[in-house]
Amino acid sequence: MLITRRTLLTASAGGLVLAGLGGRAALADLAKLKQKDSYKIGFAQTESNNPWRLAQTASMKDEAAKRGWQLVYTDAAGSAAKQVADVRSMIAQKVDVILLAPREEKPLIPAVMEAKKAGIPLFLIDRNVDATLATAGKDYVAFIGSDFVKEGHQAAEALTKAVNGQAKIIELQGSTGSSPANDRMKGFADYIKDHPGMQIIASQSGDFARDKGRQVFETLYQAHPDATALYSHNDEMTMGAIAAMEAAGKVPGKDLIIASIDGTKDATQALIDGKVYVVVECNPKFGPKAFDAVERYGRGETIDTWLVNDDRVFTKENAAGYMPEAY
Ligand code: GYE
Repeated sequence: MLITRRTLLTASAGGLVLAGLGGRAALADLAKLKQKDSYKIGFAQTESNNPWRLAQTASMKDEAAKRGWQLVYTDAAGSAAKQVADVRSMIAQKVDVILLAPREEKPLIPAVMEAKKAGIPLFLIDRNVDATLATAGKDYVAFIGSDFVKEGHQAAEALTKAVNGQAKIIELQGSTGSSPANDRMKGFADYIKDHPGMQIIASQSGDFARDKGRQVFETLYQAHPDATALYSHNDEMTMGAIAAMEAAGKVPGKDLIIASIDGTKDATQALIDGKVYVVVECNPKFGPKAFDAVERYGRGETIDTWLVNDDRVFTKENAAGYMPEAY
């Protein structure tokens, strides 16, 4: 027998014990959005401890204000558990749409599924969730963000050129379990495996944070004083590592060649000053793109399951031109 939602409803109306099945059938559908002039949007931010996050939040708030849409903003302060609770409170407040920047790939899955069950369309912005546990276009509308594997690849490519294929690399990873950390690690590793002179001699998480990056780099560098390069998953950790290098009497850009990701003001200045060799861009200004996707979804348009941000590559040559946009 072909089980459709109608047969389930008929069957349960007929008194058969099918508890839960109707719910499961309804869960097969992606939540729809009614077209409105103005939406109540939930934006669940991860943390606010770095310029990238602040630029992202400002972009979301500016876009909401520009359109006259209501923004329900939460900050999980670095806790995936709090972020799940934040999304639950948005569901309880019956927001029209949820924009979620999931701190880690796995712990935010319940939040995605609960929004779906509540019939609230959810977009992932900036970070992704585990693709084996939730599917874009089915469980949530779309992922809007960068190609982190490509960013890692581009960082590796530029660094390999800069050091003529010979380096002992310390890697500072982003937050453990987050999609940018996982994918930036992968993209870099994939590229250097064809370059045997490029060796990662130590790799540890600095949690995408400046002071953590400084502390972790200091420890790793003490254990590996033969390091000649740093690959850091974000600019904040890079700035922390630079402070540690300088405290150790080393010259960033000479004693250690640095590849970083994001495009903050501080890192852009460090490019200009010759301390950092390359910064692969990761654009935090999601407001216009995310709100536009919501609007189009409300109009009934099909949204691509991945709206990819195009990232540039910055070196000393083009850093000054980019500086006015840096944050
Ligand atoms: O690189 C970092 C931030 O999720 C892509 O998270 C983002 C990363 C970004 O805290 O600076």
